[in-house]
Amino acid sequence: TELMKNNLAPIPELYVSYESSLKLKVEAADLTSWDLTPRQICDLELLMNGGFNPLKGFLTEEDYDSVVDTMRLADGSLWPMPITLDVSEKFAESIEIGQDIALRDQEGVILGTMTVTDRWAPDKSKEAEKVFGADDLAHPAVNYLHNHAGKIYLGGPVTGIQQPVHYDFRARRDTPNELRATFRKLGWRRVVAFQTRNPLHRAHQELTFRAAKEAQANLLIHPVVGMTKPGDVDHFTRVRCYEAVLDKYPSSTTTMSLLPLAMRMAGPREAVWHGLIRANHGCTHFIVGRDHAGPGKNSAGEDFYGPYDAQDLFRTHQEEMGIEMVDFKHMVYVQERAQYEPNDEIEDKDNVTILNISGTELRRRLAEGLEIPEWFSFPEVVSELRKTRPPRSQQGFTVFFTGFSGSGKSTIANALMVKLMEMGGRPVTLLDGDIVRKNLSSELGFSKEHRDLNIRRIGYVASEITKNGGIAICAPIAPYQATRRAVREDIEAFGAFVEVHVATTIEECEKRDRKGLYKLAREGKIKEFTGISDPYDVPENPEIRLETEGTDVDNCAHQVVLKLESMGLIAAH
Ligand code: PPS
Repeated sequence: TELMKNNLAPIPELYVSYESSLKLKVEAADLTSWDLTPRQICDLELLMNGGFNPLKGFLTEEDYDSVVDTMRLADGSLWPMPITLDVSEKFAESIEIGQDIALRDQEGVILGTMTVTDRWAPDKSKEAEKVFGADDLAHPAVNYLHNHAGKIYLGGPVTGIQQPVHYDFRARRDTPNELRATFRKLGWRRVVAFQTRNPLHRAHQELTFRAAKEAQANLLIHPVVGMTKPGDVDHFTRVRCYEAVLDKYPSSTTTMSLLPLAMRMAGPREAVWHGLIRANHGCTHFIVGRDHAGPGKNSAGEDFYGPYDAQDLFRTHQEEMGIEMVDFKHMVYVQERAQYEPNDEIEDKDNVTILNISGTELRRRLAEGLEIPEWFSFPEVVSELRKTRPPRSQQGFTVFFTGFSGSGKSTIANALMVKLMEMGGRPVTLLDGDIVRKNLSSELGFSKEHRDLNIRRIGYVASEITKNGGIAICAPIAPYQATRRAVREDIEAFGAFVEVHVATTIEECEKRDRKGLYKLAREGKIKEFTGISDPYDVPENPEIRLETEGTDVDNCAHQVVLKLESMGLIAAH
């Protein structure tokens, strides 16, 4: 009965009234302002709308220490995840304790204010160990903590002025109180929530059906659309998939709402956090499956958490949380019975055929355009996924040549471009060193800083081309390993990155001296000349290394074509 009452009353929000918000907004314009990161915007939305109840703002130092060590706020309430406002040292130094700051979204809109009561430099390694289980950069949240989050945390109470604006799927977004009101209106006393960051396939549908039956509850499909694991299917695609699947549920007992949460992939702690968030959204039950919010493998190739650790931790705390777990084992398809069953409940395992397609196998089949059977997913879902994940031979990619001036990069890049244009199918853009310096980077010189800027610009344009399904061929010197790696990361978010080291030796380049620049560099008339008076980091693991001495241009370009073919980027005719 306690649980059943849970979703009736509204929960506290941090927003001021509409009238006050108009006044506050004007006043806040004069405050020092912090431009929120995408993750902080997600956190702030759920702080303000009560999704993170009982939090009243970003954690203070005392609450943070307590959450990290004991999964509880200083007052003893259960709260497993540090919700912190990380900022740069420079910003932290610019403010005083007790000061109000304005919190702005990425377009400069003031969403709320915070009174800064605390400022401290956290022990990030300790946070990683305690909250995420290991100080290992293979964990996405640990990587975020060390490589993206600011060095200083600010804490203090938040006053909400307005919700972050969303332009997509507006009708599918609900605050905790809006969902509570919906449940009240529908007379739904028992609601089981299903958390997901993946497209729903038949196994998930079966699992949610069974959960609702088991809990004798209505079903809320509650997917995360804030931030999920890097590399996940984008939320636009996923929501279109969910909408297709929703038609296959009974509409009188199932609904869907989108949750603007920034996930941390913290397994057990994350499961408890998810449960508290769903309790705030008026749910009475919560599905926890195998490896809930799992981050994948650690740097030693092992799982960060045991497959049922999340269920175990949830079970320990569920009474206090006011939401009950519906636990699920791994669901697999039994061919002989043409249905999904929990893997550990199948007694005649030796006599039946068990079918299962892993996430990795699904991605492989999409990448190669292979069959995805109907027992695995719904045709509508598969067709949505095929649209966003076309086979590699139809995706964009970037070929990135690097090497000394005069090594032959431009000539080979040109030859490759012509060969790719002969094949057709995708537009090709050549971003040659000289072309870029003329059109994109005309104000830049050859200092390390300017070279980096130049390469990052090339990387940005190439990533846009790759994202839009084209082929970008880049041919700068790109002497620095770290910059090349950064460009690789930018591009691999959208398609393949093929690094080609044109390995002509500096002696040979100087001997050829096609532009007469080496002579000038030797005479000191050109400063900071790569290979003569400026460094070049030889690529350690390029996709291809071309030895140009004694090989003609056509053959060099052809070697790249063969590599592209072997990577599946060019379809066999
Ligand atoms: S970088 O380092 O990647 O930003 O260089 P990039 O944009 O490819 O430009 C290299 C071309 O500029 C000419 N040039 C120099 N190169 C190296 N060092 C110095 N100091 C320099 N000054 C001018 C040179 O002709 C390069 O052209 P390529 O096509 O590589 O021969």
